[in-house]
Amino acid sequence: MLHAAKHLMTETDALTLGESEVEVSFVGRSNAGKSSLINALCEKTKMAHVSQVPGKTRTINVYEIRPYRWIVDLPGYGFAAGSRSEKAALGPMIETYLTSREHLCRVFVILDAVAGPTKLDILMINWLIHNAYPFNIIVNKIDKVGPSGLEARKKEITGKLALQPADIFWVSSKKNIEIETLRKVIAKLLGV
Ligand SMILES: Nc1nc2c(ncn2[C@@H]2O[C@H](COP(=O)(O)OP(=O)(O)OP(=O)(O)O)[C@@H](O)[C@H]2O)c(=O)[nH]1
Ligand SMILES: [Mg+2]
Repeated sequence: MLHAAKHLMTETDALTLGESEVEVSFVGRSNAGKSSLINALCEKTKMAHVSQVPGKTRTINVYEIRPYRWIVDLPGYGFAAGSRSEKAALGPMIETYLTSREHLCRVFVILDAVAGPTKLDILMINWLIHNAYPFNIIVNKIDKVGPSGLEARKKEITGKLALQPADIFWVSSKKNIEIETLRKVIAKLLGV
């Protein structure tokens, strides 16, 4: 399904990406685990670069599952050492990407199970709603919460987002929890 993924390109300007037939992208706070999740979904260990330190992905990275069918890893927000207005705009790179992709069929917003949703996550989600983007929320790192704390954490997160637990994917890229469910959803979206 997604294991045929390979790195296709790294860009800083979304306007140079060229056309895809269909693509999905991963956005979220720096360190939420976007790149780790892409690796887990594609059954790779080192395809997307991962770091203990926030701000690892500073570029737009395109992974091709089949020709013109892409998973796009974006830089995390909430870390950029730039100006306040740059942070408030969620970073020009991300914004240009989101507003320029004709065949972007789903945006996955990755939240950190312990830290999220942060103010910037909520800003991002509201922006997607306001601009009528199709999106899903993925809460990653649920292994950090542990089975006993998970129900409470689910309530807290869904409450803050005004959603139901079933509206959200609760996953761990590290422990491979619910990765297969998500893999199927993405494979279907990409038609692979
Ligand atoms: N415990 C746990 N740690 C995780 C999980 N997923 C990722 N991590 C760790 O979180 C850290 C950040 O992961 P990345 O995949 O680089 O995060 P990112 O969202 O791509 O970060 P940026 O590129 O800075 O935006 C790394 O140390 C990962 O090993 C998970 O499911 N559970
Ligand atoms: Mg990354």
